[in-house]
Amino acid sequence: MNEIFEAIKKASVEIQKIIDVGDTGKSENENSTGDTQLKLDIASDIVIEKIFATIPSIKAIVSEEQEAIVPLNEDGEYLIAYDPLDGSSLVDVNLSVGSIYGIYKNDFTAQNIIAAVYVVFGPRVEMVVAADNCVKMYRLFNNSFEYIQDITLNEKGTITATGSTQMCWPDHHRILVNKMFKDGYYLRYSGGMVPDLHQILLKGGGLFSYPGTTDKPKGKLRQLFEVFPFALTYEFAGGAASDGSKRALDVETTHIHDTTPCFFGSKDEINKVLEVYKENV
Ligand code: P6P
Repeated sequence: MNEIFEAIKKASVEIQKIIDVGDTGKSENENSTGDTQLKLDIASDIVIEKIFATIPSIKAIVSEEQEAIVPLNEDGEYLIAYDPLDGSSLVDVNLSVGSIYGIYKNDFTAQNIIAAVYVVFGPRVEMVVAADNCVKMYRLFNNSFEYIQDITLNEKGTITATGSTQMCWPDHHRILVNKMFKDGYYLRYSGGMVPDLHQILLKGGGLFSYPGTTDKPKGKLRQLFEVFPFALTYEFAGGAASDGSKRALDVETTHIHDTTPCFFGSKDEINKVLEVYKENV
């Protein structure tokens, strides 16, 4: 798998350059989830696909920006689902954005994810690799990534990141969020999944929630290239991830662009979600 991590490093150096000078305007197209594609999304996707196509161990890829699975090497061992530049619209207001990669074997399902990588493009470029039951962070210095630290979550944290808008929350979710504010949690939410989840990991824990809402009953975040990679990362860091009733990595996928409600956090906070949801749904 090392050649895949090296490929992601190479792509990330290129994507940083695109962010620095790229046109942040809208393209004429929409992706499969109906999001208007920014030129940054498409440019980042092209960089990643071009580099992945040179890696013999990659059998096929799924991109948030492309409708179908893209076959690469018949004899390849790995499948990769990725979001090339999640939260790309935040570049316009100079906030951090990120790429997310899920590495699968045999099939694009939660049970088959074996590793995850995300890259945060912020004041610094940092890459986090979840593999072999641990989470390691690297930082980009002069075009090369250097190991910084392992990441582990405390049993309980202090941050809550609350997706969507209160108007669209179901009542049981509002009960959960209000309870956390009463318990003194700090609201930390930028609207970028990658920096928001990176912050909770680095600040020791808490909860990121994007529930099923009145406008998106099945949630907004995509299973294969957003939820499952972060679910694996949080579990390997000693935390947990759920869809509100069960483990996130037990969610069944029927289509490669499926979404799911999702909660990522320290064990204490995920237990709180399951408790409140069980009592109030
Ligand atoms: P909302 C960005 O568009 C994104 O896909 C994720 O990065 C982020 O967590 C979420 O949507 C934000 O959605 O509805 O809270 O603005």
